[in-house]
Parts: sequence; C-alpha cells; structure tokens
Amino acid sequence: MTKAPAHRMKTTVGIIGGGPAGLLLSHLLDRAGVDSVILERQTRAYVLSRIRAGVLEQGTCDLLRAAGLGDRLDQEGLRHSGVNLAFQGKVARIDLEALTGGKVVTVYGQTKVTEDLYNARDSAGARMVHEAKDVQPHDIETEAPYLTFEHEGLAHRLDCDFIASCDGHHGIGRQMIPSSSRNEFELRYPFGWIGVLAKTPPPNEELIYASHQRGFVLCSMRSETISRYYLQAALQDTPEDWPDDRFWDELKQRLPSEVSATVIEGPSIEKSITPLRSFVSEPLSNGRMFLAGDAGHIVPPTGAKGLNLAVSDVKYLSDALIAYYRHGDETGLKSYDRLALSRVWKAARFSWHLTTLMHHFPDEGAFREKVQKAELDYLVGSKAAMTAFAENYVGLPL
Ligand code: RFL
Ligand code: PHB
Repeated sequence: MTKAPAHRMKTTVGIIGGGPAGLLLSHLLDRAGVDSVILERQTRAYVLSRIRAGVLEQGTCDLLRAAGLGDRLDQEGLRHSGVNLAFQGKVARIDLEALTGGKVVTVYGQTKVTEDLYNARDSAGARMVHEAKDVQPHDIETEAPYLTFEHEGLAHRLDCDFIASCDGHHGIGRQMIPSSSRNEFELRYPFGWIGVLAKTPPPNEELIYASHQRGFVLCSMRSETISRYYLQAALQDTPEDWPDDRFWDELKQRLPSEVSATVIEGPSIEKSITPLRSFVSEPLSNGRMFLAGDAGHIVPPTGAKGLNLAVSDVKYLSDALIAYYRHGDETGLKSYDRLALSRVWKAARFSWHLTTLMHHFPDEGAFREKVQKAELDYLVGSKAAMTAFAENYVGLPL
C-alpha cells in the first residue's frame, strides 16, 4: 500500500545511487551550480566497505584532478607506466607510457575514490539520503518526473527536472524503461573470480595478468604493502571453498616461477567471489531519466574498465545537463545515448577480448588453446598489437 508522502523535497537532478557514478555526478553538477539530491539504499559505511576497482585510466585521473579531487590521488595513487602479461612460464611487459605517447594508469582503490567524493560532497553541504528504501521513479516521460521513497519509516517525495539512475546493475532505474523499447545484450562467462586482499607487499611494482592451463591469475595491489590477487574460479565456488592455504598454493602454481618465488603469503583480510559477465542495455535514457555506470552496463573486471566507464558516462551526462541549464542547449541530452554507448561498446569489446585471451575455457578444446597461445605470442611480439592493447588499457579518449 502506498503511503501519502509526509515530506516533499525539490531538486534539479534526483540521483538514485550513491556509488562512484552518483557521487561524481552530484559533485560535477554542484561545481556548475546545478542542484541535486542523492538517494542511496545502503549506509555510508557499507558503500565505503565495498572492495572493488583498482585501476584508473589516464582520462579518469585527469577528470578527477580537474574536478578538484586530485590531492590524495596524486599523493597515494601509484603511477604505472607498464603492465605485464605472463604465459608459458614467461613474463612480457607492455610499456603503456612509451606506446601511448605518455599516458599511464594509476592504481588507486575505488574505496579511496568514494571516500574522496564523500568528503567533497560533505564540504559542499550536499543533500544525501542514506538507507532510502523502495526508491521509485515516476512520470519519467513527462517534464515533471519525481521519486518516491521511504526513510526512517516515513514516505517521501522528491520532485525534480531530471532523474539520474546511478544505482548499479541491480538498481531500479533500468527496469523503468519499458521492455518494449529496451534491448539487453548479455554474455555470461563460464567462470568467476575469487579475490583476496592481503597485508603483504605485491610481487611486482606493476600488475601481472597471467594465463595458465589451470586458470587466470591477476596480481594487483592497493599500496606498496597491500596486495590484491584474483584467481579464475568455478562459477559455483564460494569463498569457503578457498581457504587461504588453497588460494596461495593455487596462485603459485599458476604463475611463472620467477613471479611465484616473489609472492609473499599472509592472512587474507578480505575474500570475495564474483561471476564474470558482459552486459549492455540500450538505450541509456528514457524521457527525463538517464542511466550512468553499472546501471546501464557491466564489463568483466579483466580490462579494469567498470569504474572508468561510470566516470565517462557521468562526464557526458553532467556536460549535457550543465549545457542545458547554462544555455538551454538540449543537444548534449539528445546525444548522451550515442556518445556514451559508443565508448561503452569499445570498452565492452576490449574487456571481452582480454577475458577470452587470458582465461582457461575448460570446454573449448585444444584448438582454442593453440589459437589463444598464438594470439598472446603475437600480442607481445608485435609493436602494432601492443600499441592497440596499450591505447585501450590506458583508456580511449573521453
Ligand atoms: P555501484 O558502485 O554499484 O553503485 C551503485 C549504488 O546504487 C545503490 N543502489 C540503490 N540506491 C537506491 N535505491 C536503489 N534501488 C538502489 N539500487 C542500488 C547501491 O547501493 C550502490 O551504492 O555502481 P557505479 O556507481 O555505477 O560504479 C561502478 C563501479 O562500482 C564498477 O563498475 C567497478 O567496481 C567495476 N570494477 C572495476 N572497474 C574499474 O574501472 N577498474 C577495476 O580495476 C575494476 N575492478 C570491478 C573490479 C568490479 C569488481 N566486482 C566486485 C564486480 C574488480 C571487481 C572484483
Ligand atoms: C584490482 O586491483 O582490483 C583490479 C586491477 C585490475 C583489474 C581488475 C581489478 O583488471
């Protein structure tokens, strides 16, 4: 039963979801004088405890710096000018910086990005509602959309000019686009990743993506003293199937000996499992509601693109909204779908390609394995192929 709203609020842009996409959108709009309110289902502590992305593209860092969010990023972010691919017992380095005319990636955890955004929003006195239950968009195809929700047992209504659905893959926004005008493209991979965070120094200064008969491995990090590892695992596995001893043992078996010799084991401080999938929903808008970030698309983490795509969507959307309020110019709003989807599909392609290149596909036979090895050999032996890889890994232009 719907309760009559006890509280009515008004804003310009109503944002569903206070993850990186929603927080950054609110921040960029605020800098241009456009008001917004964020409705987040979880508590702030919960949002900040999610361990996810680690790698920021050059363009993401440039944008964060330009938005006044660069101080801690520049102090604590680890600048990586190269990345390593390991297979057949050897490690090959791809020199990102040299191959892209000076672009690099920065290792800086999503937790820190989110903390920086919260701090910026707090100092600007932003309106954010945590533990907002049952958020529902209404009248999105009219000029007066609104959101209803429950908070602390009371019914609320938020009137707005536009709605931004930044509510992640399981959010409500996408479901409001009628299925007759929505196309969903999805690929589920026959495996997942088990991730471990450990208070031990990483085995290498740079990331190592390793392909092995027993499955994929990624050696990443959060700092010089905290390592982050991922292993390809069976879809049905749970963290309980991976006690620390099994994890370290399997990790070492899959890495070239020169790398496994430098792995320092330690108790895991976080362990989680995630299935891999590619997903894009088209269009990314309907009437006055726009989807940004994981709400509209998911990429497998292999390419390190998810958070970076959330940032590029938000850049296009905030530019469009700001142009509308400054000059009454609707062009950006009308071209949001085209612009965002064009970049999304390129990152979806790269993430899918790197996933298929690096993982073991148990049911696909020896021919596939031979082709996979040939492609890896070609990639690390051809400047043209490495350049294409590097261009995508540091991020295509925004
Ligand atoms: P989020 O972070 O999921 O935030 C959505 C927010 O919306 C809230 N919400 C709702 N609020 C109100 N009402 C509702 N009905 C709601 N439904 C949901 C949620 O509580 C949440 O707070 O989406 P956003 O902001 O679009 O950000 C996307 C990124 O979080 C995601 O793409 C990345 O984490 C993906 N990712 C990586 N991306 C990178 O760019 N580089 C990486 O190295 C990288 N590594 C990763 C990753 C994701 C991983 N996992 C766990 C899937 C590694 C892993 C293991
Ligand atoms: C991470 O450090 O969490 C990470 C790094 C690179 C990826 C995915 C995840 O491709």
